[in-house]
Amino acid sequence: MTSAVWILVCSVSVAVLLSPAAAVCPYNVTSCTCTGRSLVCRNLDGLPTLVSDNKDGNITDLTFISCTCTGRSLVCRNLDGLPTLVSDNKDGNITDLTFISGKLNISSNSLPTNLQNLTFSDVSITSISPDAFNSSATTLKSFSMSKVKYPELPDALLQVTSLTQINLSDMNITNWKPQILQTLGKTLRSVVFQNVSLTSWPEWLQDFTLVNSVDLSRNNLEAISVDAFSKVKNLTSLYLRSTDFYNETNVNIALHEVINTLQILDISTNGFAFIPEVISTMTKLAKLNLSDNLIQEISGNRIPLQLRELDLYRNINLQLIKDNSFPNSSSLEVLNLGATRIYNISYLAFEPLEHLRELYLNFTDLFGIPLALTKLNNLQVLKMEGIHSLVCPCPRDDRLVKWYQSYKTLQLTGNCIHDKFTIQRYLANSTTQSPCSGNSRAAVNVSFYLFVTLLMSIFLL
Ligand SMILES: *[C@@H]1O[C@H](CO)[C@@H](O)[C@H](O)[C@H]1NC(C)=O
Ligand SMILES: *[C@@H]1O[C@H](CO)[C@@H](O)[C@H](O)[C@H]1NC(C)=O
Ligand SMILES: *[C@@H]1O[C@H](CO)[C@@H](O)[C@H](O)[C@H]1NC(C)=O
Ligand SMILES: *[C@@H]1O[C@H](CO)[C@@H](O)[C@H](O)[C@H]1NC(C)=O
Ligand SMILES: *[C@@H]1O[C@H](CO)[C@@H](O)[C@H](O)[C@H]1NC(C)=O
Ligand SMILES: *[C@@H]1O[C@H](CO)[C@@H](O)[C@H](O)[C@H]1NC(C)=O
Ligand SMILES: *[C@@H]1O[C@H](CO)[C@@H](O)[C@H](O)[C@H]1NC(C)=O
Ligand SMILES: *[C@@H]1O[C@H](CO)[C@@H](O)[C@H](O)[C@H]1NC(C)=O
Ligand SMILES: *[C@@H]1O[C@H](CO)[C@@H](O)[C@H](O)[C@H]1NC(C)=O
Ligand SMILES: *[C@@H]1O[C@H](CO)[C@@H](O)[C@H](O)[C@H]1NC(C)=O
Ligand SMILES: *[C@@H]1O[C@H](CO)[C@@H](O)[C@H](O)[C@H]1NC(C)=O
Ligand SMILES: CC(=O)N[C@H]1CO[C@H](CO)[C@@H](O)[C@@H]1O
Repeated sequence: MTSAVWILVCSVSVAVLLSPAAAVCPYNVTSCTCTGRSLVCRNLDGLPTLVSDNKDGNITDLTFISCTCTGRSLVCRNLDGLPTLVSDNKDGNITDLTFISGKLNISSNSLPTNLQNLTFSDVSITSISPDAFNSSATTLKSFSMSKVKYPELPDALLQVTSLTQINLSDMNITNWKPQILQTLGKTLRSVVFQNVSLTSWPEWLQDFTLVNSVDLSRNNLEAISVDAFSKVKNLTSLYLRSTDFYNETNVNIALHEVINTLQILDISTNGFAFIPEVISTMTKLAKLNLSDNLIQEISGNRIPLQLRELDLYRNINLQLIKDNSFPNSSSLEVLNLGATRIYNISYLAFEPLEHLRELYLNFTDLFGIPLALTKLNNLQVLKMEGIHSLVCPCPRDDRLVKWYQSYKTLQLTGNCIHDKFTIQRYLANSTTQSPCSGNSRAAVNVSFYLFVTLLMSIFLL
């Protein structure tokens, strides 16, 4: 089939499928063209009808260019230049503008006026005029760039007077201009600089005195400046995932300034061997993410009483949960111990966790259903999937059976060893369901369980 037919089909489709250009949209973006082996479609809201299966490969490149208005938001994909404005958006009908893919050169007066949120994702930008954001200078609240090839903070941000959120991620920023940072620091509340080629802690951040939330994840920082937050008034969230941190002393000193404000702390995917001591002094901390570290031990005196969520996922040096692992009258509601090497949980370890709703023990090295569970009375979710050493002996321990049966609704998932049957079935009420009743062949007997226990103890001691 020839290109001509594609053109015809495209044109028809455009005519039929074009969303009735919402009165509010200030752009005119329509058309679909074939040039050489490339088919470019604009503003389709469905695929054109297939009139050839393209067996001979005459069309090799297919690109959809589209701008969609929904409510106050305009999303443009694959543009190879800014479309012509048909309205300057004076009444602010479009507040959110997003560009996804494509190639842009942003000159002055090319964007609609009065924007609040501006986002560039996966776009290649040849230039941004220093006046480009003038027409939204007082309205722009949030600015994002992700996977954009642009080596610096745009000068155009110097004209913006009330930006509260900035989100730059997956960019190679080599030029951090002090003048722009100073301007931004006066108004920003939320800062995301993820994977932007920072190679040490950015000293300029201490002048962002109003920030509530800072995310510097995925940069090779290694350490925090000791006075990083000395001027910051109200830091509530700090994300430092995958930043090559390992020095607890450094963290203890630097985070001392925020112990009375911090609510969320994420220091996952780093090299900590112990929970940094400063954490125990944080009076508002509610969520702590320590997953993917090298934590060897949890001790109750490092866990603040009011902490609600603790994530220790994939700390492969963690083997034991002891009686003193959690503080008395702990507020923990969600605890993730998945993918650790935990093989034993002491009987009284969970006694302080009267508020625990969700417990993740999946992919651990437990070799029995821990009796410690019988101390938990408010669970809603218990995950024990993928535990390849989990034996379910017969007869069952009455305490476990009683405990499980006291629950009306508990989402319990996981299987006994060799995936013979589910833990739910093992602990079930009905005598016909439980593999431990009658002459079930599936059950693993007590002597085998004891044998495994013995082996594990010898092996681990
Ligand atoms: C913009 O929105 C205002 C109020 O929401 C409305 O009165 C006006 O007609 C809209 N303008 C256009 C061009 O649709
Ligand atoms: C939008 O573009 C199409 C095709 O290029 C044209 O026919 C139409 O008049 C334009 N509409 C406006 C409002 O400019
Ligand atoms: C702008 O983005 C923020 C978060 O990115 C969102 O909460 C807000 O609703 C957006 N503003 C508008 C007007 O849609
Ligand atoms: C961007 O567009 C402006 C105005 O249209 C032009 O003067 C400038 O040369 C362009 N820059 C690039 C890098 O293409
Ligand atoms: C943009 O704003 C700056 C500062 O107010 C001003 O100096 C400049 O002339 C403006 N540019 C345009 C094109 O309006
Ligand atoms: C920042 O941008 C990234 C990539 O677009 C997105 O996944 C993330 O949710 C954004 N974060 C905030 C706080 O807006
Ligand atoms: C970032 O850009 C600099 C200078 O252009 C270059 O030397 C460096 O390799 C780049 N880094 C990455 C991660 O692309
Ligand atoms: C600190 O910021 C939070 C928002 O993150 C806000 O709810 C709280 O009121 C602020 N506290 C003070 C003392 O300003
Ligand atoms: C850890 O940080 C402290 C305080 O910043 C510093 O004195 C010490 O030398 C650091 N230790 C290592 C091994 O880097
Ligand atoms: C275990 O459960 C947690 C919580 O749902 C989940 O994040 C994690 O991916 C699971 N672990 C594995 C190895 O599937
Ligand atoms: C098990 O049986 C007891 C009484 O026989 C009942 O109260 C309880 O709800 C049952 N539990 C389940 C999980 O069926
Ligand atoms: C239908 C049609 O135009 N087919 C052409 C596809 O491309 C090959 C090679 O370029 C031509 O030989 C066919 O005529």
